[in-house]
Amino acid sequence: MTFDAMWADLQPVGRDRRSGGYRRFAWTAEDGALREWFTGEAAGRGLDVVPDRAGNLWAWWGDPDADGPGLVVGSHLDSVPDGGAFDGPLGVVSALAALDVLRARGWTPSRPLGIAVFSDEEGARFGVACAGSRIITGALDPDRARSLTDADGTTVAEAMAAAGHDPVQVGPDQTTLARVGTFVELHVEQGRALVDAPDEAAVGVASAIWPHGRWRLDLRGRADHAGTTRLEDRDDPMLHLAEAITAARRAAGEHDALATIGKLRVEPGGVNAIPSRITAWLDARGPVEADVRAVVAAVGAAAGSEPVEESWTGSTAFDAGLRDRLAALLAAPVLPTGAGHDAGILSAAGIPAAMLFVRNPTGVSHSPEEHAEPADCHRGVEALARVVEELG
Ligand code: HGY
Ligand code: MN
Ligand code: MN
Ligand code: MN
Repeated sequence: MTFDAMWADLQPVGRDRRSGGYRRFAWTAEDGALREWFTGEAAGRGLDVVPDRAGNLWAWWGDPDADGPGLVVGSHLDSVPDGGAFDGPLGVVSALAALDVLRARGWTPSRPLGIAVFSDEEGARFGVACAGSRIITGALDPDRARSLTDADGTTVAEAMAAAGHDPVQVGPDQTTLARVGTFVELHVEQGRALVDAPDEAAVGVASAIWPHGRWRLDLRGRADHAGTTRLEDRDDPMLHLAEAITAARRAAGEHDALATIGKLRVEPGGVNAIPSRITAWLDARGPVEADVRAVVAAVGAAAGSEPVEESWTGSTAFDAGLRDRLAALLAAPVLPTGAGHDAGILSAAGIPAAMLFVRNPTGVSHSPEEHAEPADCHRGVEALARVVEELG
């Protein structure tokens, strides 16, 4: 199984020796090393690697312009801060390994077969998740995409250019999308449905992605001395943040939703200075859009500040025919997910898409604790190979 050798290749890239987690942010040196790795692996298999207008990579076996549209499998290689090893890379390595399995059996595709690596799926550096797939489908405005900034004020345009990708061409890419007849993304499960299920299935099929979004809270106060400012004279934005955090947890429970405030920027950030300004980011999701919106409204009311929507993905149901066909083929359970994926963005853009989930015994993701057993990774490759054989 070529999976193991490729998996070993990737482990050191962007790995934090202390935590064992990964920092593989879009358009950084780590991202460049991963892109180079993928391009080498694809070229080594005789696949033509073509970047699109957003810097997503597409490796083709066959010519989708002449004989397409084709079947595409793949995922992403970037991570969240201190992320796990599997979220993204498992789908890319499994796609390459599935190709190897099929070629070893003498299989050849009846239509072009592509392997895709999407740019900036996590939005960890510039704030918008699935940026690469949103750009080419028109779900993210090109000017907004180029002007997104990271914590240092570097824009996407500057970071892309520094990485050798021309930001001027960023925008919807109908030529690329027309080549994709069907997209299937294999991904580590981000949850415990498979490990807790009695039937011991190592692979599941996705039914839908919950509506979810990201909002920014701008909380203003007045900087002053921590040791000389009377309590009654303070205008401390930390109090608004505290209200927002407790409101998020309370409202999520009331509305059968999930809400997280996991990223803050406190200015000026001195131990002995009352903050002048706090920026907080809210991630809210749930099975029902109205409930998610109610949580966001409750957080804004508690914070005394209108949350600014930075990204929104409506409820995404995967192609039901494809879903049921793959669930039957693999005798796999069908699972909903609260995690966003590029497959969801392509599905929302009208491309028939499906997802396979590989069992995660910890159920944990976006953390170094994320895991999939080697045997289950191999089962995922086999399942993906069967799907490619069925659809390819
Ligand atoms: O946030 C998400 O759901 C995905 O991991 N980008
Ligand atoms: Mn993720
Ligand atoms: Mn992912
Ligand atoms: Mn994803």
